[in-house]
Amino acid sequence: MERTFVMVKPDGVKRGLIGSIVTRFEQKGFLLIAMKLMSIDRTLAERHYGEHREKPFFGELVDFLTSGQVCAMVWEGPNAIANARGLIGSTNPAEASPGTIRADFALDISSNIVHGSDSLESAQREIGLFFDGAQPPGLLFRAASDGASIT
Ligand code: IDP
Repeated sequence: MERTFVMVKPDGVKRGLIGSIVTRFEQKGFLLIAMKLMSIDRTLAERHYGEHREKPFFGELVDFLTSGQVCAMVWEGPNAIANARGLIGSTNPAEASPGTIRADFALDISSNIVHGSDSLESAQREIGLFFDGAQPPGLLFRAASDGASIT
């Protein structure tokens, strides 16, 4: 059993796609562990996408991520990281397979609706960044049957 970090980006929130995206994860069989609607400041956006710091699109990416609210989530399931990436589809919506979230809801690589962790290390790091154990208003926790914390 694995947990992964998924985030509806500002374009997805503005377009009212949180429900559609949550539905796909639920229909696939994932268990929703935590969820919160929040704004991201530049420091958090830069830390989240730190691996892209040297890329030419980094500034634009941080501008985009801080341009509106996001919906941060933790989902659990077998091979959750790879399975979530499968539901989300390729980075460039133009290359994503039909039936994936990015293929069905997005047109442009810089506004591709949703993020999903790409490795176990990233998932643990990102869950820690966005859900640090504090419980700010709006944070929903599913009671863990094993008493485990979400990180
Ligand atoms: P991923 O989101 O599919 O894991 P990454 O390569 O980690 O893809 O890129 C992170 C995000 O950066 C992408 O989701 C996309 O929004 C943005 N991005 C990636 N490549 C480009 C690009 O060439 N131009 C503009 N934005 C990009």
